[in-house]
Amino acid sequence: MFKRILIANRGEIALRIIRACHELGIESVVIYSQADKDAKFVQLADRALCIGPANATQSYLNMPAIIAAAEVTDSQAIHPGYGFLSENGDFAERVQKSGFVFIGPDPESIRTMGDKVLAKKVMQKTALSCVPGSEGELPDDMEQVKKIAKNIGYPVLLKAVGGGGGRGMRLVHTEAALANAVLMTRSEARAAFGNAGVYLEKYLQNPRHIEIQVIADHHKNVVYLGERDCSMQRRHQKVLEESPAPNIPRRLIEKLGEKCVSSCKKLGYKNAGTFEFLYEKDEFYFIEMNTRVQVEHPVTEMVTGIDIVKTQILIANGQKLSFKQKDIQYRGHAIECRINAEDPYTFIPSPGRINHWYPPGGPGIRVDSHIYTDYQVPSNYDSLLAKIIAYGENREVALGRIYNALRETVISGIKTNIPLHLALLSDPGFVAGGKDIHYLETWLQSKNH
Ligand code: MV4
Repeated sequence: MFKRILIANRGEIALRIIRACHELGIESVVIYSQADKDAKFVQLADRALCIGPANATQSYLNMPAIIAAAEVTDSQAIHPGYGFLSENGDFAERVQKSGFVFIGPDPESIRTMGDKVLAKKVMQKTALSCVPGSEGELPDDMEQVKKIAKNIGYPVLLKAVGGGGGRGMRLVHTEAALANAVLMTRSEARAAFGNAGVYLEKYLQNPRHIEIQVIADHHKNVVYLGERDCSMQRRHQKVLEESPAPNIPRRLIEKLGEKCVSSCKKLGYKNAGTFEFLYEKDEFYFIEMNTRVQVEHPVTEMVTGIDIVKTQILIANGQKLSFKQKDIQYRGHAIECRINAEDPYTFIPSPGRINHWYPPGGPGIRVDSHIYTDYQVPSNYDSLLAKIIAYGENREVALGRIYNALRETVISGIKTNIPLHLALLSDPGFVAGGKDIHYLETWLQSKNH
């Protein structure tokens, strides 16, 4: 087993990875920026190296500094967490070329899935159905583009090849609006991703966002760990996630999960991955694959009992999965609320000092958080303060537990979105379950009148 792992991340996920390391008897090393000098993950790691200033470009995105930190600490593997360099194929390659194990898939898999057109192509080849759309990238000739869009049928969604997670998208309702939309999306994509490639998809009006968690070892064993419903989002930021997805027939999820496993086997995919689908009228359409551990992985851990982060480390170490598909049982229901440092109504970030933190507890409650009383929330990074996760034998019990957990949670000194969660959890539409990706934003607008 690895003796020492370097964690190239911060916040709650750095802490989550430290805990997995310590459970496995592995020493944890963290790198941190000057803004994080008083962070909990710095205190709880066995070693911590400050590698640069607050600006992520010079710290959490600084590849040479991270690799140098792995060298001087004699670490054997690097866990990238989520965000930052986690889906950067060049980083994964540099980690490997420097003699360290990258805890994640091969650089080639990361690059393939980072190119959203290539990802769709390879998935289609493995028999996964995708949203109908252009065959690959759009040509420059606008007349041809118009023909392609007409064939798909309006409205169409323009997406950047280098985008993902909702970045670099534009909805087009008519042929009259198409040419300008293509030019604008191309130039934005060139600036944001260094790739002006765009493609077209049929716009699905009211889908749900359903994702399948997979985990694959280096010995051709692949298992899916059920699904998550991530439809409750605002501006492509997930707010609340749950598993299982309410009101979807189990046999449809099983069929989909088996397809994801078969795709992974064909592609030689390794480590943790997430297949993202849009679900509409009993059909699943593949849109993207994420090649990292995700923020919402705890809901899957709660209903399957599988420790995803620990499994990632064991797999990277060359070990075989200790479970087979038939061993995976789904028990009960889990709901995760993302607690952010922000105004619950305007969503304006609210960094600052936490005067008091009283975390919730009791049966079925899990808190993944790096905050503490007197912690100064820096303004340089995302505003995630805590993930509060509730487990119950069914959705009703989980809903009751998460509601009560949020009511007893105290985070004073800064604003948080806890009031928003409490309101959403009291909404009869949400409680009924199975709402689409527009539900939260529509509900927010209706409340502002
Ligand atoms: C779509 C779509 C409708 N039709 N594609 C946004 C994030 C990125 N992963 C893909 N996204 C979407 N792609 C087609 N063909 C609607 C969305 C979308 C969305 C998807 C998942 C969760 C929230 C969303 C919010 C708005 C739009």
